[in-house]
Amino acid sequence: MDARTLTHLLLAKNYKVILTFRRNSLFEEERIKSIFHHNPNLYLQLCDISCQNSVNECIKSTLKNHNYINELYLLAANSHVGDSFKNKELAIQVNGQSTYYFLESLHNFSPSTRTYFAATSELFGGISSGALDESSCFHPRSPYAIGKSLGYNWMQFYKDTYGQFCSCGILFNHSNTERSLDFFIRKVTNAAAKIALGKQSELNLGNLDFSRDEHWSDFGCEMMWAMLNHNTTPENYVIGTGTTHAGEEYLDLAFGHFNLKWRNHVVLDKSLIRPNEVVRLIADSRKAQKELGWNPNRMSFSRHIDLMCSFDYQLEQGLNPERPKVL
Ligand code: F7E
Repeated sequence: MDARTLTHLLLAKNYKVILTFRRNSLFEEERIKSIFHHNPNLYLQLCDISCQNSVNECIKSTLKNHNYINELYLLAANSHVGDSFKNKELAIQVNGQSTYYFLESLHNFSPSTRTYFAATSELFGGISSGALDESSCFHPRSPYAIGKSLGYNWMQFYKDTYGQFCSCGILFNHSNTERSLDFFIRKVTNAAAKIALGKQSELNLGNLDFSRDEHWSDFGCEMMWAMLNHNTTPENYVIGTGTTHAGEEYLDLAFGHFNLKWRNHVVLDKSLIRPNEVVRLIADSRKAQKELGWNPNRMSFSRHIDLMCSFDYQLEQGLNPERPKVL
């Protein structure tokens, strides 16, 4: 989701964008290029981020073909927190150790490249009831978050030791219509649309006793770019709205959009409950507001859910909705 959203943003800024892909991923070159209207500034580059040799080859061939790499955005991850409990070691490899492969390769071949790492509010583990900022303690509760904490530490290491430009965005939950259907918010908006259309009657969910600070992904991706372009020295930034929404509020708004009552449709599925859960997250993004111009109130949560519901309703009608243009 973030790679797609950021690619739209960078192509609009006339960047040359090189997307990496794995040999064994279900990657359809034509489909990806068509998403970006066959923009001539979009290139695809083979890379297995879990292999140092492959990362080296990717960096070297990108330098050979395009002469320089100004900015590198490390967004590739196994981003489903629940799934990471079933693939613990993979989560460490892909979400954490891959960061080392890229930073070491840049250290050797392109030390002036500015690097962004997608850190996450999952690092905090939700143990504090107050708002979390850049200095709050980490308490990872999932293999996903343990992997991300490793990646975060590699970023600190290359910044402190070799002076590389390494900036971490500690983004709280974020979503748009490009969110995949296995994440709570999209699962809910898509199911509510299907139920409204009579295509489905029940929705299986796990734990609802959580609350999240959720922003529209396009706005968060703008901050990723700002982190690499605003400062002369690299910094880490928390990005979130400073408000938090309970699981039931997501359901009220999404089902309410279609005049439905979620309690008539939601079924508790114990297999979806995680072995460990982050209960409550809320951001203190004052540093990003002050230094990057982050606006935490750009879109209300109800509009956020409405946009996703309208998109899913059209999608489930067999139409081809455009991604919402938001200001
Ligand atoms: O879960 C609960 C689940 O998977 C949200 C990722 O982008 O944000 C995201 O992580 C909550 C959790 O997102 C279902 O237990 C209940 O409490 O949508 P989620 P997440 O775990 O907050 C952070 C910032 C990231 O970095 C991650 O990459 O919803 N929940 N029932 C469920 N969650 C899912 N996925 N599916 C359910 O059926």
